[in-house]
Amino acid sequence: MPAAAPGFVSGFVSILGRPNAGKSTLLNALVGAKIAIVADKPQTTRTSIQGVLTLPEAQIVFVDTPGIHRADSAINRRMMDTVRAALDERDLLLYVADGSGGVTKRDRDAVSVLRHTDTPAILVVNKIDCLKQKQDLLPLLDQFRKLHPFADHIPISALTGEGLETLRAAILKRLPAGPAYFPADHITDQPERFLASELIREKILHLTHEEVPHSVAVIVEKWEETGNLIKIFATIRVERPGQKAIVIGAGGSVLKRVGTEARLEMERFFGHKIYLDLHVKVQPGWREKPMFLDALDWRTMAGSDDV
Ligand SMILES: Nc1nc2c(ncn2[C@@H]2O[C@H](COP(=O)(O)OP(=O)(O)O)[C@@H](O)[C@H]2O)c(=O)[nH]1
Ligand SMILES: [Mg+2]
Repeated sequence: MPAAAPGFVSGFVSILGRPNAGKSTLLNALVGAKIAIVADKPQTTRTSIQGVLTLPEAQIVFVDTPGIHRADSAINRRMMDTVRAALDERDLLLYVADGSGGVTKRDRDAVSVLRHTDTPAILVVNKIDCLKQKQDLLPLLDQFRKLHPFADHIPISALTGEGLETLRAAILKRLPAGPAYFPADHITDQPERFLASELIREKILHLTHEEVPHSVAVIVEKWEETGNLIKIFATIRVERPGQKAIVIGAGGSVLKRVGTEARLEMERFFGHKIYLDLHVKVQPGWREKPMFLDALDWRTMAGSDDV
């Protein structure tokens, strides 16, 4: 481990909460780059995603996680394993709650995962831009604080940035002296192939509804770099022929929009011209197949070309 400069603090901070609370939006806002995809669909985030914020006096390694939910299928069980792994050996937890609704049984169940750890947790109440009056927050804060002895509670809007400075200061205050674990320009641990497949998946989530979002997996089959051009060949896997028709759209209109929007965002992100080739393939029951789930998770993604 590199030696810490005097006064430098660092640590690992997990971002937890129910699906749709705004965890990935918060990660992107804290790190200042879009590394986690965002959609108004539950379970958009399927693996843990690391984002690193390096400041002159600190380095914070954030870990975004899938939402806390019922583990009723192989993929959902994997996602909950990821959530539980994000509780251990962390310096701090951020529990993100949606401040625009009330506290439900699902919130109480979700907060209960914090019982399995001694790591201090900050309650982050998000989406305060949706509140008509700030006083509406008080009963919500009270209810959450009865569920767990939170170290602090901070209202924010990950979307507008309100409260983020206060949150950042509250995090820094709780980090131990430590070294920079990563170089200053390292912002995420995810390989480019995974980022590309996630951007494609995000565009599909934005353009489809009902059961389609849960049934979509994206695999980058081939990645070729020549000069300033990156050629990306990807397949979109769905579970049923009807879903394939939806993802393609009338006359190919949906797939075309997915391709254009993903390509433009990849060009901005990677700083290269992108050629994007997309195909849709039906692969029944992929959500229950451990081998395929391995191939989707970039941490175990040995050779996605073999799937
Ligand atoms: N109004 C509002 N919407 C937000 C805010 N943060 C996130 N959202 C929206 O909530 C939805 C879920 O966000 P996401 O970050 O994917 O949630 P996650 O499932 O917890 O990772 C998306 O449509 C976001 O744009 C916020 O502060 N205010
Ligand atoms: Mg997410």
